Amino acid sequence: LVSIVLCCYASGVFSLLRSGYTTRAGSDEPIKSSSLRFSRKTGGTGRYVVREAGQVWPKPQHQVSTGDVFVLSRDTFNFTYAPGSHRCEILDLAFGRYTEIIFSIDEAATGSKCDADTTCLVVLEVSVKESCKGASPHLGAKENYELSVAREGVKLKTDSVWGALRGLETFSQLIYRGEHGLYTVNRTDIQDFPRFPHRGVLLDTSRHFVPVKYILQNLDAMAFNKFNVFHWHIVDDPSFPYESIAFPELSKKGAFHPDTHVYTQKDVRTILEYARLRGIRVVPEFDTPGHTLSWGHGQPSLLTTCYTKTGKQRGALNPVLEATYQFMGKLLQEIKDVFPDQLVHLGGDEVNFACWKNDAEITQFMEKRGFDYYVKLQTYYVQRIMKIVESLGKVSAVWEDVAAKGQEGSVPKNTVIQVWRPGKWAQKMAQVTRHGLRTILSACWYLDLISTGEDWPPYYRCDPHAFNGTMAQKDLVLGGEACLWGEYVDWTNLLSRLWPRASAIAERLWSSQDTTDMEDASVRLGEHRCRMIRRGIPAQPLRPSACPFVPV
Ligand code: CP6
Repeated sequence: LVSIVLCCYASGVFSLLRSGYTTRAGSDEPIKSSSLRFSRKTGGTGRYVVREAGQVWPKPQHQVSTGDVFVLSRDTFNFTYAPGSHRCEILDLAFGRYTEIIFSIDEAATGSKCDADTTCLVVLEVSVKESCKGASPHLGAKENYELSVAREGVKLKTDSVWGALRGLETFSQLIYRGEHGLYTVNRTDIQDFPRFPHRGVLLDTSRHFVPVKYILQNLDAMAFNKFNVFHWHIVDDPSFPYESIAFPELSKKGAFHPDTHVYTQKDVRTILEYARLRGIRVVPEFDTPGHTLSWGHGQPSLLTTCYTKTGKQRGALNPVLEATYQFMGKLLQEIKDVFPDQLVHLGGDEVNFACWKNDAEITQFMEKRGFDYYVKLQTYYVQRIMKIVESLGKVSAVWEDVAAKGQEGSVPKNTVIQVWRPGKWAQKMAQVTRHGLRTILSACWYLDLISTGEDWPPYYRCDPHAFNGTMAQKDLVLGGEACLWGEYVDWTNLLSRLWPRASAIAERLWSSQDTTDMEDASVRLGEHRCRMIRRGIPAQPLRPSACPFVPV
């Protein structure tokens, strides 16, 4: 056997329908992405830009594939557990999902063509070392796996259920339509693990309400890219869509609409469970003391007020009232009960001090405490909130503003600092880690911003370790997040704006640091984009191109 690193292009030739638009016969209903069906003619002489070759995105740490191919068919292929393996409901459900994903192409040969010439693979045997009873994904959860695709069958060996999920995703990506349209896979050995433990996507559901089904679909897309954190920037100035148990008036008065534009407790549970089953943590962000205008509709006494030339204005939460801390204590207690992840994001960014300056009581409070600047008052507020979070057994994440120069010592050592300001982010990462604080990067990954042309390469090149620091400092970098701020994004463009551009970030956060070949990445990303489309994600094009199938 001649082993070659990475899969060879053993794919068959597919024909491309170039007849312009394909519409649903006899119907002009709008096409819903979740119900998209694709034609897939095989054979023929189409001129392809995108070849489907079973390449894995993000690229595994170690992969060896050969030219030996095997075929699979829906009728004969099964997922099972190896003797002695733990069994998990999470995996039972994943077996069902991946059966659909792999064998969803409903056309052409799915034939039982196992004979002397073609070896059929009939089983994937997963072996999970650790129990997965009631497991929830968490920071540092093991995601490593070993996958072997060989004549004897497919073997997937992992420590945890989370590694098994990552391995199943990889396996599903290795399969392509080969000769005669058969589901084909090359002889392959993979050892894989993530470079960073925190690989997130931020969605903002305050600037625009995002219906639950689009959040779920995005969780699917995240799993296809091995992302493992959904940072839910759930509330902000424009609206408060979270339906609180303790303070229902917050969404009754602060949501865009109290019935249709809210996430009920049931919605939240749906999202949490959907994410858990895919090995994705949900980190909620309740951003204070700034970005809270919508809170004022339901809780007017929380906010400061000031009078400017243009009239009465609302400002940040009032940090000198005990009632503020009582309210936040009760809300955080609820957040602890509703969201199981250990991390809770407290925001703390872009606090506008205008209304604090205008308030006599605040001025008096600051004089009494000897606070000579407003940042000190902000630190005082955040410290008190973090104390509450600590007492609840949770860990705080905050935006970099909270770790301003000279204030780094004011936060508990286990705080996670999210670096967001474009520009000198490398210096900020160095500063924060020098003080022993953990950090995640998003400064170079604003996917809500658009430009003309192919704009994924800068996302791909941005490396969270690209700052001056010791090994110990680099170890404090947990990873990063692709941010999709919501000012100009809602359910109509969310998925296509994120994907496949966020995939570039997924590979930076998962694959080895030396995965930097842009040409190789470009080809593989094109294939991955078509794969996402096939799976129902309306991922936007990277360049003039064609996928080997069109909607019918
Ligand atoms: N909303 C909130 C935002 C931003 C932040 N917080 C933001 C602004 C500008 C850029 C990136 C992000 N839209 N609540 C800052 C973290 Cl460039």
